[in-house]
Amino acid sequence: MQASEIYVQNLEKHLAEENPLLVDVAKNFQEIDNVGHELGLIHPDQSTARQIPWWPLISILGLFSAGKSSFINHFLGQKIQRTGVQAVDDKFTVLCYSPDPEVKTLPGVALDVDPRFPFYQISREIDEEMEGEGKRINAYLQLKTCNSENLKGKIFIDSPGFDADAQRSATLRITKHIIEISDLVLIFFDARRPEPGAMRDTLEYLVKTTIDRYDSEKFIYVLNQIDVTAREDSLEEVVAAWRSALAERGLNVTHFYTIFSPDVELNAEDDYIKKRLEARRDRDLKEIHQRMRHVEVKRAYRILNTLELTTKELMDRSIPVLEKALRGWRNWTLRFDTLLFAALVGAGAFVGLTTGMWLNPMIDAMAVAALFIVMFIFHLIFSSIFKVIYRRSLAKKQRQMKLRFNLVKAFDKCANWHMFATGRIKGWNEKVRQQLENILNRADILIQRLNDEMTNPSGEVPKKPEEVKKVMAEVS
Ligand SMILES: Nc1nc2c(ncn2[C@@H]2O[C@H](COP(=O)(O)OP(=O)(O)OP(=O)(O)O)[C@@H](O)[C@H]2O)c(=O)[nH]1
Ligand SMILES: [Mg+2]
Repeated sequence: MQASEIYVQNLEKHLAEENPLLVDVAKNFQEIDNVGHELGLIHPDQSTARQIPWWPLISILGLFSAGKSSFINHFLGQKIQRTGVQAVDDKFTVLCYSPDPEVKTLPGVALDVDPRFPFYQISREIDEEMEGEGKRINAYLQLKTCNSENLKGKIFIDSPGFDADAQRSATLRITKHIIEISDLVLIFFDARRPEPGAMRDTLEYLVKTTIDRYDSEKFIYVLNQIDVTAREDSLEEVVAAWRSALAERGLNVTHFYTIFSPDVELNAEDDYIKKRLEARRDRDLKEIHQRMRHVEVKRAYRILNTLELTTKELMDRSIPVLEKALRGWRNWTLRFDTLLFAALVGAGAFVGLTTGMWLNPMIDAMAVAALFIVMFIFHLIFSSIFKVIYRRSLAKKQRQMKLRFNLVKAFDKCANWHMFATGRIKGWNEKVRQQLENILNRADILIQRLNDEMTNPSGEVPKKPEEVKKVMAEVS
């Protein structure tokens, strides 16, 4: 069994426990893999399913000591992450569910080598950013298991506060990666520091990466520790200060969630202020938790979207470009073969007729045999020359079009006698095209139905995951 098949099987096993509905979606990726493997567009060990994070991923980013870890601990109902006044976390912690009550901590390398986790081969990305730093993966990442019910079917990422400049580039690279793959990103600010000066360049970077994104609704901006505004009743000013500081950097935050840790005792002389802050905290905390729970629906949406994009990339972009190159190679080789054949036959006939040798059957037979041998050798030469030319242009096209499928490898595999004789790629026919079309139709219907379920004219809370599951089960 190929490595890619083992991967999808493991994935299906994992999904069967976590969200059975997605098992069918994983099967669609396997169908794409089969086509890709057959054509040489995907390495036999690779799978398109590997390129996407399958878990609903929630990440918590923000300033140091903003209360990120305290927030996670509260949500999980366990003191799993250390907290403290000084910068506590110096690495990213991936938290995932385990039925084992004992918390296990594994080093970053465990995440780097396991394709089931969202940091698979992240050391390579770190190396790209800072050469040699990928080896120090354990300094950047760790994995913790926790048996909180609230963590079931999700992965949380707690991050180090944005102030430690020492490992800046690698940290930023990981942050960017996390933002890309997360379904929900909570960005924490700290109400104790209303001064925009607290926003160092690293946070500025974070803000910049969240501007003008197609998926901007996945960001939640949280102003934490609002209990400290109680004494001076300065919540509105603090919110306004943050809003304008962020707006100065081009980020318009229309809504700040304002919370403080339920584990903190609020000291306010004025009972009215206390009640107001608590009510606000409870309302916002409830909404944040609700969005965290609904992230599962978002994940289904994201995966279906990727399924559609991957199928389209294969069918509408990669295969047509490959087909065109193969036809070009075949046609030019054929043209040169024909020209040479005509020239050799013409020359042979001329010599035979002018010398009268054509009357000798022995010489005729030898001439025909020589013709075929010369033709064969020159055919191989022409074919190789045009292969080199079309390989190069394919490699360039692949870069220009940013295609993830390996067109050059596919060209090497498909530029064979079958293609030359029939003008068709072996393994690509109407039946296979229809198979991909079916995947596209299935993904399309599911996405539309999900859209209907999730788009709510009132802009209120999306439907419950169970309802969406029902719809998806109906369609698949
Ligand atoms: N007053 C108040 N203190 C809080 C609140 N949330 C957390 N804290 C305290 O703030 C300090 C920092 O909290 P952490 O949860 O460690 O903050 P963090 O964002 O994880 O910090 P780093 O990991 O260092 O980036 C701790 O002493 C917490 O007890 C809050 O809502 N109000
Ligand atoms: Mg922390």
